[in-house]
Amino acid sequence: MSPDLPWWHETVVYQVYPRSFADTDGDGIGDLPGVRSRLRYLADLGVDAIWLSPFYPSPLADGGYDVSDYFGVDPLLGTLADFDGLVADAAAHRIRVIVDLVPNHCSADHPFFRQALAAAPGSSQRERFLFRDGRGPDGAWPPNNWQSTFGGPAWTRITEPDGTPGQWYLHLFDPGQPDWNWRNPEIPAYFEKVIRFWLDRGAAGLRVDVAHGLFKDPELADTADPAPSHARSGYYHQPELHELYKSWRGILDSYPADVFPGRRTAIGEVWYDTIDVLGDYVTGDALPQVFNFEFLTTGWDSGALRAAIAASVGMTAASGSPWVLGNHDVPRPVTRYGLTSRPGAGAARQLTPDTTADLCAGSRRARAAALLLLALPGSVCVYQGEELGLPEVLDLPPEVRADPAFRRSGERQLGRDGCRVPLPWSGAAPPYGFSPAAGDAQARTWLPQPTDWQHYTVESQQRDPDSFLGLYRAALRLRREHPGLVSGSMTWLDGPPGMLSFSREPGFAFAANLGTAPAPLPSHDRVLLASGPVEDGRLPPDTAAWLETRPPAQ
Ligand code: TEU
Repeated sequence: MSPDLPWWHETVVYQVYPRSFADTDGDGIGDLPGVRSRLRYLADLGVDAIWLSPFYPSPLADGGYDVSDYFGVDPLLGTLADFDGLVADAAAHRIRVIVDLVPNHCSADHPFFRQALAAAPGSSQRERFLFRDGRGPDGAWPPNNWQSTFGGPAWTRITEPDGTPGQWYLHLFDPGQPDWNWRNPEIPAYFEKVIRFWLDRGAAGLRVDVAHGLFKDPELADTADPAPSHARSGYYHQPELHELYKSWRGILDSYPADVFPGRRTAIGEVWYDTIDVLGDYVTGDALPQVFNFEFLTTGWDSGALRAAIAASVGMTAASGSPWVLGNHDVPRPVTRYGLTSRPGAGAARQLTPDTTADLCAGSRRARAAALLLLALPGSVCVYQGEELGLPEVLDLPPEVRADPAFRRSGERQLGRDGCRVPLPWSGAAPPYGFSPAAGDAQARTWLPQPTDWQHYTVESQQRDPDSFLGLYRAALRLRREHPGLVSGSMTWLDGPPGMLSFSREPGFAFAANLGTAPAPLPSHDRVLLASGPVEDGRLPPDTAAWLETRPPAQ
């Protein structure tokens, strides 16, 4: 990598969902000391930074993305001192810590929202949120036709302090997540304090939740399509975002290099209908990075993947934006790529209760997809458990499911709990080392782990170079070492139908066979790494290989 580029180019960010990573106090819920205790594992894996999904105090209406105190740590997950200790220990392992900023909405338990409920319509307390009178007789209908992402109207009616039916407030997500009024100057000022608070504590950057949200159409007018797609609309991609992100960039850039050289970053979670929208967010002076979600919206199809990569690699490489194969919001890649109950393998965002998957095919493809993603220019974000090849847990009992999408969809969508099951670390039975052994009593994890996960544990995989973990470790090591992967720009190579191949000079080529028959590898000197067996220079279906294309320099 060029020494002039910021550090976040070509890095590997590992997403930690703290409640499901590692539990040190035996309550079945992961915690910050748990993350701290597993830094060695992350360093051995070869990650450069961790992004912590929210660890703030929260009543958990949406898995922690409903924040009731932006300046604290949920007591179930630890303390501010634990956070500070984690940052310091991570630095000792050369790992940066990125925190999750949730600026579109807070929790209905946030003191400001409680104050708003207790205050009168039109008061300054209500002006921090989006309260409106209802329409229709006695204001009994929502103020507009917007729908919440999790199902149902995006508005909830409150009872006024005097007991009468009152105003409505906007929530693009769960009713427990009231949207802030970003057109009120108090709100940007408040978030500036939040941002500085975490940067002052040594955070290397921010992951910005729903970065395409925040500002709403000032008229709050009905939209033609009330269901929140990710297109530009009354609630997404409003023009005021650019000025706001410029001001945040100013804050980030004002921080001196301390433990690590280089500036602080922010990675926007921007959902989009067409990828070109992302360019507006990362131009020069706005957000440093955005997630590239093309792998979440494109199926296992060589033509579609090539087109998606070609359309986004320029923006991605220029900004060092991370490619994403999975996160806490989407079904695990192994399951997505193996879906048998519906077509479009690889692109499913939501699963239904009748979902079935072929995990053998899914695993082969997820391994090949990982090698593809890790061979592209730009950064990569790996979601915890992806490196273990964990499948989505499809059969969680309804009563333990916590994602509001499950109940608000009338249980027609499974929701996102299946990719948030606590990690298996060691041993042959739950809790697989996630929680400390508690005598004979089996510690109960907040979401139950499958009883057949003994072969997915870190302990069992780290002995096996052919395991998922072995593949990720080898790939991350080569990514750091091979000159073609470190800085080479990419050139597509021609190949037989179904083959996806490109070179990165000097000396590297990638090939994946997405067809149904074995296909010849492009010309090469040596196979550096492969996602499955490669014989006689032929790549079997659903397999990818990293190739050395000339002898290493003497
Ligand atoms: O997700 C934002 C988002 O755009 C949603 O559409 C998301 O894809 C969701 O999974 C749909 O079911 C972010 C967070 O990543 C997510 O976990 C939160 O639920 C959401 O914001 C609200 O904070």
